[in-house]
Amino acid sequence: MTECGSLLGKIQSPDDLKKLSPKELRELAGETRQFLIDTVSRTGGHLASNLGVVELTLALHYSFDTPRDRLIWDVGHQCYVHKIITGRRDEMDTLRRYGGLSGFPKRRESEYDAFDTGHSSTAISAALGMARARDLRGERHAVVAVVGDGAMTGGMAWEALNDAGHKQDRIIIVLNDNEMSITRNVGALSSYLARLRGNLGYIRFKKVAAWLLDHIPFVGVRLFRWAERIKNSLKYLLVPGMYFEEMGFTYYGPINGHDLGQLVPLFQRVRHSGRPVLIHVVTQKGRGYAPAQADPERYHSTGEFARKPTDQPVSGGESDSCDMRVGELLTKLGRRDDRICVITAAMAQGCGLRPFISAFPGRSFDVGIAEQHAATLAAGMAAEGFRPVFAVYSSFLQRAYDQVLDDICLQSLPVLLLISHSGLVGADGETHHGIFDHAYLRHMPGMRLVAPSSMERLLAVIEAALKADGPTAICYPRRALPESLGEAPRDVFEWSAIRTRPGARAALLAVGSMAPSALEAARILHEVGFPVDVVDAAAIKPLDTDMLNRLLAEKEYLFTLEDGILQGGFGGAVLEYAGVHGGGARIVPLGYDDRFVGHGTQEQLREECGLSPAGIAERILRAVGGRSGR
Ligand SMILES: Cc1ncc(C[n+]2csc(CCOP(=O)(O)OP(=O)(O)O)c2C)c(N)n1
Repeated sequence: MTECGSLLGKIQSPDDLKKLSPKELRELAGETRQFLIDTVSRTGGHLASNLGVVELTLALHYSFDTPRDRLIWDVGHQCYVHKIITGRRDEMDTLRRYGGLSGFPKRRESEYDAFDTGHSSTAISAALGMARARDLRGERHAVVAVVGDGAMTGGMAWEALNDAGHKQDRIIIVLNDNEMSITRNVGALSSYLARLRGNLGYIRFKKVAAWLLDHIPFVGVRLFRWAERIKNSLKYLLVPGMYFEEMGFTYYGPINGHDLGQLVPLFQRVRHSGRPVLIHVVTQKGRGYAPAQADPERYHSTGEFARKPTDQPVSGGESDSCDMRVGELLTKLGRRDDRICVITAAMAQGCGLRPFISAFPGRSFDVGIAEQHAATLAAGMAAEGFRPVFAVYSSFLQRAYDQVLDDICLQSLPVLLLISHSGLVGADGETHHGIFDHAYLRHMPGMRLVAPSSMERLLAVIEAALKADGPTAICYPRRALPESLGEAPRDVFEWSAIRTRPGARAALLAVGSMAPSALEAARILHEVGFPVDVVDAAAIKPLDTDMLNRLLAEKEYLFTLEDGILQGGFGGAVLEYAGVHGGGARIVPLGYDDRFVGHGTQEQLREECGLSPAGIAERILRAVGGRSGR
């Protein structure tokens, strides 16, 4: 178990915080930071964001009456300090591990976790829902949403602000401004916040000036109107947070988010505010750990690392990941075709886009955490003859369903969706697994949907898709794919048999990253006397019906295997086809069955879901009634 300091050792719940003097609270912040660094160096996780919110989290729990007052963390990756002081300190070594604490807030884990988060920009909506529920019940507690400046680039946050400001709901928003999303934050709002942060002395001057303007006496109607006009236009310049004020919020800030002496009195003051309040808190990502302070992007999400400032963290990503190879290819293709543009929703590094962005900054667009906007932006560019590529993690594209359907597919626009982190991701768990993409894309008319099984095929499909008409979505995993898996088909959108065995009564149709597991399962089955053929069924839509018809006629069993949810997935497509077109084979789909999958290593999770190679072999044998043919 990670050692903790003497003050932290006494904190079993936020009530214990309230017994501390201001000096002790400051000391506790130091101990918590050390504990955090020690823990994350062993478990991996979102270190930099958590180091930035140590004082903020202590001040919130000190000033509010949690869990009665609701505290909602946007994205939720910055909830480690919150977990440490809400009774989970001794379990922190299990963070993000199989069966251990989640790296995100989970209602089932603690009553202090008011709302499950994981995807960005949801906290204000959730807080508003809770505030309205409170008011309907006639209760009085506070509801607080902590939202990063990165998360504020997501449209949903503004939908909620718009609603709350108009209805004047009693909620408190803490805008945690560290100038960073995963990379440096982007957009006009980010520039606005920078201006607000600007110079504290200047802001004090502005407050005085604003007060004076509010008290300009008027002499006669004309002068009054003139003063009003001047006052209003000057107010925009002079009143800090005017933008938020105009939206109906009382704005406080900017506040030094590491100064408990500023945070605590302000939180205590606004706790009973009858209006919507926005507190703009300025923090430093990675604070207190020199390597993370110097390179917060690298320590946004890290693997385990040795606790020496000179040591580099083990990166969360793989050294030869699909993303890296995809980025290299896009850069090469971008040189040949200047219609190729790349769009990212704040995931440039994760999606391997850095080389393209460096080579073609004018054709690269980071739109912030705005997947919906990114999809329609791509549609607009495609409508004008460009070849936009939107590279995005599978689970984050979920929120752009309508934009992909109505803006891209409906107009048959040649947008290429490069869908990274498809399938299980591992330690980030439920909210981050990309197991729904086959299901949410397959039924879109005109969408070509492919999940290649090897690097060679992935790169070939991307190249082909950039020449094809209409939209294409290509799914690939977080990890590397095998370099090559046998001879590639002539047409990249066709299936190919990657292993055939004489006398095989069954075929295993594997999609994308499941091909190696299929091959291993086939080896196990061969050893027990039940040979199966393995087919690389990369094309999920359209299906390779020539091969499927042959297989349906020739085999007794077809097993489909995907790193995705069964309902609406590839197996469902094969079943639907066979249901209409017939064929003798019995079809058994293998994938995740109508459930959310938790966190752990990919291997542990596959094992749990019966999708390890041995599990696949066992399920196949069970389906054929243990008949091995021997
Ligand atoms: C919809 C969605 N897209 C992308 C992400 C990936 N993501 C996780 S944290 C993060 C940056 C968040 O920045 P901010 O809200 O400022 O928090 P900070 O880490 O700076 O504290 C991003 C882009 C996500 N969680 N959800």
